[in-house]
Parts: sequence; structure tokens; C-alpha cells
Amino acid sequence: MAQAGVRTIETGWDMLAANPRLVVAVAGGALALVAALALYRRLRRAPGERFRSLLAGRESISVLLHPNPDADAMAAGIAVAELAESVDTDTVVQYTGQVRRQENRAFRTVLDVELDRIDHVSDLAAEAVVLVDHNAARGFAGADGVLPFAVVDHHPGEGGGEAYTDVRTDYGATASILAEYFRDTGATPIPPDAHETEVTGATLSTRTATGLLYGIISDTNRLTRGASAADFAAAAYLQPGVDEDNLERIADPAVSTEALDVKARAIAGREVRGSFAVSDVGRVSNVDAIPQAADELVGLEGVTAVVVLGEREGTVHLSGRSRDDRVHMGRALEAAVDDVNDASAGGHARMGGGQIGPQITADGSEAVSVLGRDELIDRLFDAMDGER
Ligand SMILES: [Mn+2]
Repeated sequence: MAQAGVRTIETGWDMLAANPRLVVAVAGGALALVAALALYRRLRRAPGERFRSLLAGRESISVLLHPNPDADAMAAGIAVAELAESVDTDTVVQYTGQVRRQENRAFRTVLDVELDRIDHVSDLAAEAVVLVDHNAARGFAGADGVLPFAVVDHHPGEGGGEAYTDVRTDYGATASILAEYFRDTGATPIPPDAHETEVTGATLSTRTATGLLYGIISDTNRLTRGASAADFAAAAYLQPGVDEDNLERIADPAVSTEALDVKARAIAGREVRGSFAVSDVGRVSNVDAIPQAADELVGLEGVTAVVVLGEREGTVHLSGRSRDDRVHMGRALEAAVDDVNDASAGGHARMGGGQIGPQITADGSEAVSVLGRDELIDRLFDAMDGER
């Protein structure tokens, strides 16, 4: 028996020796197997682990939020920063535009989020740019030329990262993806009353856990709109680490007197035709109050689409909301002002906005708008009706 085995081996060697091509084929096959095994191992690693080791390979990164960042974008930003700093990668969280809306401002203040505002591609803090909550850089000079290092997002789009792309359009929030990354790396959320030193191994700070949960809550309208099982699971994972007092401070920031006043004016002064409403709130000193009033108005019984308009320093600001599938608000606003000088408007199906700049009248004096308010209001109703 043993002899037969030896003979087989010898025969094998003879065959190889007689056929050098076979040697090449066997060696090539073995190499391919090793490579396939390595690739399989790499792919089998959870996305969070893969993302973290990619970050570890960079000295510094810029985490870029979308223009006018919301809570989900800021939450994802501080989460990537925490993950990166756990592997000693320097991080700057950057954005363009403004942090608008009271909840977003409260988020930034309560969680003490450090954000660096940029206007130009040269302001980016690092060569490696990680995009969160959007998948193609936009909103600043030179944005077109940015080739991101990595992308983590839940919006549809063509954008991707050079080294890493994780876009999950079935998720309600980017924050849920980041929560999974921490879970993938075995991080334990630190309860708000515990000290970090009491927890051994990888951790998730209370600040980031609270921010991520708020990101999920705000992007899914408190888990009632577009929330997947993964968003619920992410919220459950974060829960032990959440500081409820801070969460409440973000969710219900004290409403400023003017914002309340503008909401009251929008409700009292609304003109209703069918299930649509338009309200002119007159002059405002803070234009943020206009979209907030629109949010309030579209929540009224029987109203399915609204536009609120107000004026600041000669410019008329429009903000529309629709929960009516027949009204694409962005397109309706665009249609309402398409032939007006120095006007722009647009947006999504459910929300849109626009501005009409100060108009110069025939005698050279500056008027608020050549378009009379009554005519503008008629146009807005027509546009919502699909008649423009
Ligand atoms: Mn989002």
C-alpha cells in the first residue's frame, strides 16, 4: 500500500517534470486560491470594521456634511469623527451653507458639535474626504472636482467613494448605518451616568449615541415615515447610551417669540381654497420662521398643501409643504415664479422654497415686487392646482 502511494507521488512528479506548462498552471491555481481566500475574508468582515480600518490607514480626514446640514448629517459627522479618532486619525467635520431650523441649531449647541464652514474646495481640511448623508459633494466652489475617499449615505444617487461606498437607500437615516458600524466593531454605548473608564473595550460615547438617535428620530419623523427594521434595531442598540435630558432639549427647543408670532399670523391670515392654503405673514426679521410656519400650517385639519410667504429686506421668501401626492411642491413653486425677474424656486415633492428679489419698477424706485401680492397668491394656488 505504502509503495503504491510513493509510486503515485513519483508518477505525479514525473508528470510535472515532463510538462512545465502544468507546473505553471498548478502554481497559478494555488495563487488564485490564496487571493480568493483573502478577498473572501475581507468581504466577510462587517462594513463597520472595514470602514474603521480604512480610516486607520489615513493620517487625517475631512468629514463633509451636505449643504445646510440637518441633524442626521451632523450625527453621522460626529459618529465618523469618533470612529476615526478611536484609530488616531485626525478629523475635521466640515459643511457649507447654514445650520438652519431650531432643532438643528439646538442639536449643534446641546451636543457641542464643532463644525468648520467652507466656501471653496481649497478649504477642505484633508485630502481624504468622507461624505456623509449625501453621495456627491455640492454647494461650494469646486465641489464638482471632489473625488471622495468614502461615502456613507441613504439617498439615491450615482455618487460613490474611491475606497469605500455604503449607500443604503432602504434606510431611514444615515445615523442608523453609523450606529451599525459601532455595533460591528463591538462598541458598548456608555450610559449617561457612567464614566468611560468603567467600560472596558470599544465604546460609543453618550454624546454620539444621543446624536445618532436624534438623527434617526428626525429623519424618520419619529420612526413613523420611511423607517426600516434596521432603523428600529439601530435605535434599540443606541438606547442604553442616550442622554434623555439632552434628547429632549434638542427635540423641543424653546420657541422664539417671533417664530411663535409668525406661526400665529400664518394660521390667522391663511387663505384656503379647497384643501390648499396660502398665507402671507408680512415682514419678518428671521426668515427661518417662514418654513416653521409652513410646517405648522400643513398639519392643520383639511389642509394638504400650503405655501407661506414673508418678506425681509425687500426679498419675498416662499416656503411650501405638501402631503398631497397631486402636488409636487418644488415644481409648483418653480412654476409660480418662472417668469418673474430675479426669482428662484424649487425643491422636492413634499417641501420646496423660493425667493423673489427686490424688483425695480419702471420709475427706477425699488419695490418689493412688481408682482402684486394678490397676483402672487393667485399664481401659487394655480400652481398647486397644476394650472401653471
Ligand atoms: Mn439623512
